[in-house]
Amino acid sequence: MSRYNFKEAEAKWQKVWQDNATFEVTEDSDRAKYYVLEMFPYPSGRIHMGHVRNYTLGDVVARFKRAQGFNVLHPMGWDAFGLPAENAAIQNNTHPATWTMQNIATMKAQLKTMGLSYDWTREVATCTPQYYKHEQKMFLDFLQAGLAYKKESWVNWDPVEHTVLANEQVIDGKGWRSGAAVEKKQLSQWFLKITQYGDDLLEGLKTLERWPEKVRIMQENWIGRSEGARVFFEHTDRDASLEIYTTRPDTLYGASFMAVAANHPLALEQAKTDPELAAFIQDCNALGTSEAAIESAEKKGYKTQLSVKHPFIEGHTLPIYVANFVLMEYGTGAIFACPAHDQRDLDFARKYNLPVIPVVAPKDIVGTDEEAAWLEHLANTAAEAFAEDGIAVNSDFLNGLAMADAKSAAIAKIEQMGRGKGTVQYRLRDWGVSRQRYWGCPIPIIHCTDCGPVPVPEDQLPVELPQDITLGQAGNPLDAHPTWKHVPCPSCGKAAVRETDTFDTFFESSWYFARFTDAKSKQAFSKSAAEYWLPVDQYIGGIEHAVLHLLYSRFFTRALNDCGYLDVKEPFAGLMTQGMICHETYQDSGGKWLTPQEAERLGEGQVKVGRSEKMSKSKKNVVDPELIIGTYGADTARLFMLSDSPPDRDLDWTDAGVEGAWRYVSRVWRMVHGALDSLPTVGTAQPGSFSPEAIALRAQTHKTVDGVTHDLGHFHFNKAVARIRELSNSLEAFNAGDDASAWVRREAFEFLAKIINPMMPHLAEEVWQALGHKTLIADESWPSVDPSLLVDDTLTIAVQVNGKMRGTIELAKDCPQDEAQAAALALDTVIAAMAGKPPRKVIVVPNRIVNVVV
Ligand code: ANZ
Ligand code: ZN
Repeated sequence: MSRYNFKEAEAKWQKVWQDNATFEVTEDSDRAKYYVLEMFPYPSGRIHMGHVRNYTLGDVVARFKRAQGFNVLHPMGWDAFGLPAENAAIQNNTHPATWTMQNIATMKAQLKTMGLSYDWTREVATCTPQYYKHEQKMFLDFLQAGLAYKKESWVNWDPVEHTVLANEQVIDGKGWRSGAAVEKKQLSQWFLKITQYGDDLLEGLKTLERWPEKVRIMQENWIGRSEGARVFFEHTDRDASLEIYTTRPDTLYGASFMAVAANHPLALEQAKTDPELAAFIQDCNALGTSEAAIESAEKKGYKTQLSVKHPFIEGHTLPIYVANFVLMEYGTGAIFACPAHDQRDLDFARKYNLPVIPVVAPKDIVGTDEEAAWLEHLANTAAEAFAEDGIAVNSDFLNGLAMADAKSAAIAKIEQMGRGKGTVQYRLRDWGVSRQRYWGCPIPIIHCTDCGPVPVPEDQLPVELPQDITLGQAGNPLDAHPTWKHVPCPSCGKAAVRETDTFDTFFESSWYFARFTDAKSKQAFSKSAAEYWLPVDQYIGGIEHAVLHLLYSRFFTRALNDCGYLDVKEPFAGLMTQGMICHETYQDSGGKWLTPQEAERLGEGQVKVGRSEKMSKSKKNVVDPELIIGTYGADTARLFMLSDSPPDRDLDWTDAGVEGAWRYVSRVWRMVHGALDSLPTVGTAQPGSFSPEAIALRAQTHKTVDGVTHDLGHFHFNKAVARIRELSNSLEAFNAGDDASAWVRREAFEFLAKIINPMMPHLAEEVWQALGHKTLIADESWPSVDPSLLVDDTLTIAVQVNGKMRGTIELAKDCPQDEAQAAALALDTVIAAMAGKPPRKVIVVPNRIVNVVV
């Protein structure tokens, strides 16, 4: 027998699917829809193993749901704007568009070799004006709806990339891509009002039952809702007050000083006459604006000449510091500090010798002999603040109250005094979308000295990027373009200039899932198409997008709702986050990283084998998907991706694992071809009876289908693979001596083909065809199981006639009495023993015996 020629077979079926438009779909209100989406790739050059895993997972879901009768939308496209294209263009002296389009072509060809069931007619590339003109329109609609605005603000400035970074793009005080220490800078920026949806985004999380708990918690923390109060502290030396935000009004009696952010108006005002303070502020600005940067930095402060009055304690004043740990963008940019119960405040107080006044104590200590010593320790020596729940002490009218009650009582008093108000505060901040970059979507605004920022009229959209551009100089390339920005003001006709910033590239990915529902539309998408397909039923991608991309998409969907684009609220009903692909690492004696090939060439003694780590270019432990697909075929690569680990776990790449997958693929092919001569033709009627061996195989076949159906429905792909392998083993060992057994074997092969189809679609088509079918297995429905074959435990039960043993029957455990009775009376030996007389009585002892009395 020949070998399975996967190269030929895979190319053949890919062409057949394409020629038949097998995976192209349209809305069909009579059919239930299912929308499967994998996070679309950035066209960086070539696909990597992470892509292979992501798209395999999606394809299994898509093909499975399709077989189950759903109208499945499964699209693919390119998240094509972004900085790497600019960098590559500079490096290779090409144009970002050229580089991007070439990469798309390469990667698309690579994806095609994977046999993914995409409707390619819906492909989008976000860098084309056909795509981005719609987001320009969206932006103008947001502007009109009050969801976009411009403001001067402190931004995270990446000194290497010369661009503003969102807080989310600052990791440990460094630019997420450049790794450079981020600086602060003030710029006029466009913002989207994501904070307007703070509560709604939080509420919506509760409805997302098919999201990983972990991701929901991450979003919840990001939104960071907290209840507290704004309190006004009157200045001692002027007729004004300092507004602060606190989540712990219950600790007001423990206030020991006030602190304002380095860019707080009060600090800036004081700095005008205090050069030392001005220098301190500059120091603070060198630190990023991100919380992480601020958390990790040493707490530093500068004491101003100003002070305020304590709202509750007559005659008590508090000095005002400028402190580097207070953020201008959160709350009011000013706090009262309570060192006893806040770690940052305590660090600060110990450093600058400020009083530490404990006002909360643990419940089990209050009123005991230990209380005084405990309070004394916290006040004078403790290095750790007491931030836990407790009972108010040293706090006048609050004394004895538990934390929650003390909070409410303090707020009530503040409100009654007219000194402030209870409020809800979010950590979430508005999304700054301006980027000083070329390779992004131009922001459709024209700045006129008379009219201010004027929206580009709709009939002039899209504002296209100019092709001729000089990259590689510091600053904003569009701004440096000699002519592009000079246009007349749409409102008064005077000479004006275009906005030269482009959108953050998260803009494009915030609505692409909606574009896919109607990718050729002259609008962004039609409402009817969006309503039919959305929400995405299953979204699959990396956990690294748990906060940014998913939150922005959820915000966009709400904003688009409010602008009349669509009616759904949550874009992704189900979410699966996949684990990483890892591989052993290798180093030579000098510590230089080696590729697996280099390590093999050097030989064992020369190589230090390291632990398995996420595949990365820097550690040289990557395996090129193209090589694997070329050597073993797409089905093997796909099978391996599914076999060993659940999708959300990391997966260890091993050569042995891949070879094992390949052996299985060829084995299935050989098994079917070896049996072809002995199989009945397609459509042969089911025989009346089977041998016990045949019954056993049938039962296993149906149980396997049942189990795989459940597994695929719950993303237990590795379990499904294990079941399928077991069935294959039984099939291989099965000896079909008679026609009925041959029929059972065909049934098993056909079911096998159908259940491997989501995972190994080429092999499945090949087997299906070999079995004599003229249809495509891609168009076949999922096999339906015979429930009677699923019953797990069967028992052998004795049948007596008038107390004499006459034979046995096979019955399902705990089967109903009338079924046992009927089976007993149908036995040939029983009929003979009854000799034509009717039964007087049938006694059924469940799971044991049936006695017929005549
Ligand atoms: C007094 C106090 C006493 C506080 C105490 C905490 C503990 P979350 O929960 O994250 O919302 N804060 C307020 N605005 C700030 C800013 N702009 N920069 C830095 N810190 C700020 O945090 C709220 C708490 O963080 C607030 O409650 C405030 O300190 C501080 F025992 O007020 B608290
Ligand atoms: Zn004008």
